[in-house]
Amino acid sequence: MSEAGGCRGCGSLVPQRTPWSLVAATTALCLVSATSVWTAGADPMSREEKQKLGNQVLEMFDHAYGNYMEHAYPADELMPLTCRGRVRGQEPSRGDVDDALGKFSLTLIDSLDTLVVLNKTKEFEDAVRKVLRDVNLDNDVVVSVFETNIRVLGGLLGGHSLAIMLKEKGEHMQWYNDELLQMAKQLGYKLLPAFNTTSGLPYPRINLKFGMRKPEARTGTETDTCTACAGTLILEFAALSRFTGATVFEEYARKALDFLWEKRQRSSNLVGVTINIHTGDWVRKDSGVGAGIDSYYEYLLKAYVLLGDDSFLERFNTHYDAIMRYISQPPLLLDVHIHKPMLNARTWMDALLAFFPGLQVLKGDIRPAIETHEMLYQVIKKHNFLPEAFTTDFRVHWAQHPLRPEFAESTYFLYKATGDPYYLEVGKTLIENLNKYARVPCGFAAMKDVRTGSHEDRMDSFFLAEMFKYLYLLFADKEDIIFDIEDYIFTTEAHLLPLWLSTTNQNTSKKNTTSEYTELDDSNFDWTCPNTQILFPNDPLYAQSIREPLKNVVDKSCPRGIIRVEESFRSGAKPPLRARDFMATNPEHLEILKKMGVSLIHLKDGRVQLVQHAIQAASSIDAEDGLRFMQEMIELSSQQQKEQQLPPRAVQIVSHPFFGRVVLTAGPAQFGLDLSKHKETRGFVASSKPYNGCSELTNPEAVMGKIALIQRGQCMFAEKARNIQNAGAIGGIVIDDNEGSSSDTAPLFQMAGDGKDTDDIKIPMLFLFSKEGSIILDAIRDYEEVEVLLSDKAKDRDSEIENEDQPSSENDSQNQSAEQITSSSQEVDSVDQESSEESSLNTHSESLSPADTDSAASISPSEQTSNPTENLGTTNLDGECTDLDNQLQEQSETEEDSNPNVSWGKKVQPIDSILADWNEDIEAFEMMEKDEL
Ligand code: DMJ
Repeated sequence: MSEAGGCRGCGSLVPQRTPWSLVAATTALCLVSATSVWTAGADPMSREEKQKLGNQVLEMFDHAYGNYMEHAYPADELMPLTCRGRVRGQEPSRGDVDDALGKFSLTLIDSLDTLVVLNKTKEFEDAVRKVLRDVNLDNDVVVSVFETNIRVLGGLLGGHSLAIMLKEKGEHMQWYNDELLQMAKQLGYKLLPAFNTTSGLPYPRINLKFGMRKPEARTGTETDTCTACAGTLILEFAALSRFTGATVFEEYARKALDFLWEKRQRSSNLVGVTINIHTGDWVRKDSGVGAGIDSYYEYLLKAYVLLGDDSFLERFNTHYDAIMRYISQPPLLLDVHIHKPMLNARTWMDALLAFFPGLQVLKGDIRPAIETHEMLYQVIKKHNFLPEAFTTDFRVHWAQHPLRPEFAESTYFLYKATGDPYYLEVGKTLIENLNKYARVPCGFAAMKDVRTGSHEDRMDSFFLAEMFKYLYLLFADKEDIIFDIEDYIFTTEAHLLPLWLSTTNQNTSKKNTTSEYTELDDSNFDWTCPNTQILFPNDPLYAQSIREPLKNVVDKSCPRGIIRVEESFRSGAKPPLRARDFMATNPEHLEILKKMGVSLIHLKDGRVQLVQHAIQAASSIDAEDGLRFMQEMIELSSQQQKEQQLPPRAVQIVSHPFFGRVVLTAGPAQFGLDLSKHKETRGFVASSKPYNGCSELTNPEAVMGKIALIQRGQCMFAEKARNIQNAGAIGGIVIDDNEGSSSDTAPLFQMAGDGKDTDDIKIPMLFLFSKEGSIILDAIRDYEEVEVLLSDKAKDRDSEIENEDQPSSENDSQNQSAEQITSSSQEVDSVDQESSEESSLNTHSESLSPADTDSAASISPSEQTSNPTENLGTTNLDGECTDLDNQLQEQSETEEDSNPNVSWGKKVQPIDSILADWNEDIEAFEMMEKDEL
């Protein structure tokens, strides 16, 4: 990519190549204009008020840092309740949490650059001297590679970056001679043995003194690591390489990133939470933007900013598309399965995902950032802090809060991007809550339970590294900071690395990168950057208008449901059965149905119908649960049907000897020429080479001006379309590679795009199952020249049924055969992965048949958890609690009226296979529910 093309319309703040130099941010450019254009909305905060709040942040920092230095230093952390230091091995083990503690004065190192941001230069100078004098990086301690990298290596590098900046200014740090950098290099070499795996993914832990191999090391037997653990190294490692000229660090970090990219799930472009460092197999296949994955995405985008390597942006954009397609359900961000991304993996969110709106600002996608941030803010207003995990209906799932900074981080970035003083008010609330609920005489204590306000004897180092930095910067004007923050990028621990590194010691670039990006489609690139002139054209109320509909999203969630579920948790009873969890083969579920007055009727045609008679429920509470269950089921079914009722298309063979009598039912595509809006496409057919159409055709002369036949499989449908279009084809027919498949026995689906812009595809594309496709292939063999018509004139099922009753006309034998090969199924599902292995996910089965009086729904297992309304339970985003009885009744009736096709699904996948498939999903879901972050 050319530098000029990198960012359209962004201008440039920093002399280097990238628009993303706006980052420290990202938004630097945008916010300059945003803050100056602000004219309306919430009352702008006065300079005095901002200064007051800034001073308050300084006082709070002094309280936290002062108490750490007084009562804990040189220990790693302060124990703010008992006013002493936490020393590894001397306190009861807290499991993985302790892996961050390496007897290296963690909090001091993590605080270094915060001191400079907060204009405490003298304290910084003292702190650096203490680090050089006291810190030992050679302790016999097993530490987390990830934590040591982001907190200690990042802390040393951030300290070094600002030390040289200060030295250059000529007033402070004149004695400094790169000593922090030398320590960072020493630590870097200590971490390198962790990368000694065939995959290049680092072991999760290393012994600072004994490395990996020595018997004393007490590590090196792990097989798995988290994606963020392996994918959050590049900023620090590349900075270390570029500062020192030792290329090895950047090379190792790049190799790990390359491997993760290679291992992404190819059809969803998502990554799982944990991966086997030896085999590269995904161990946990759930995928979100929070715990376990978060900073992997962050580092892809920021690596592009810092290093100017386009491949990182391309990877980020590919993942981002997938996140927005599957995980983002604004304002929620919900984990899904990487192989079945339409299937939610859990019904709760973790607090770490609160960084994501900030990253979205960096990417320039402001609207969802505002939405998610607003939802999170409402959760905070309800519980004072963001609980470690909370459900989709905003109940507390895990009640701790270790003073995490992610929400403050996103607030800062959103303020920078929008200039909306609302975000200053948000910051003010954060300050108030910290002082009111977390402040203790010896510092600030983590919350053990946000509901009760109880404390934990813990103050994590990231509280000083990040929280105070973002809060201070939120209220600071340019002149309040002694250097230009826009010249730096924030690491995930908010350490500052200078953007000039992008042009220094670049010799490691791309050494280990795969060649694959070059094969990817350029249209996936999003080279634009946040620009408030475009984002808020003449409308300073933009951010407010996005927040407005979400104003009461948390408060107005239905309390009845919440209380009910919480009560059942408290009493040890099981929570009510949710529609998405229901399995028709699970006897326990059938028992619950019975209690709720719901009966399961197996219809003759294989469909399953659910009917509820409230009067038959065991109690009024069970009846209400039954109604809720039915409502959820109806929502699921109705959503699914909406997606599925798409008209089929037709491929008609018009040449000799068929003369239009063979009409094959075909699936449409979500891209290319829409045959319902345009005239049919007519042409001779030709097989493409390669037959899968996944690369440039080697026989363009054969398909030029013709309709190309391509086999399903190996790559995305859209990619095939592009390849045949480039070879000059005027249309394409994808033929299923599943031998024996037919639209008689399988529901049709529409071919979805590849998550990128598919406007470039102009030709019509249709899908034929194998049996129908082989009719065309046989015809080519027998008659060579075969001409077909692609149209939307699929045989109408009703007329077909009518025809079945008609006696055959005299010369109708060929018509009859055409009838036989014309599918009667009118249900068209959507398949976005080309791989046929995935098709079962999208297979539509029993359709809704709400025939009974009380309420009825059918079960339709595939993709059912993808519906956000389902995840919100009885909450809707307008904040209204649903009137279950009325709504259910209404929905039940509308369903019947508006779905004339509800009983069409006669040609269905056998129930056993559907249930087996569904069962598998549910089992995976249940397993993940049990997992801890
Ligand atoms: C910090 O150590 C880093 O931000 C990390 O990426 C995950 N979150 C913690 C603070 O919550």
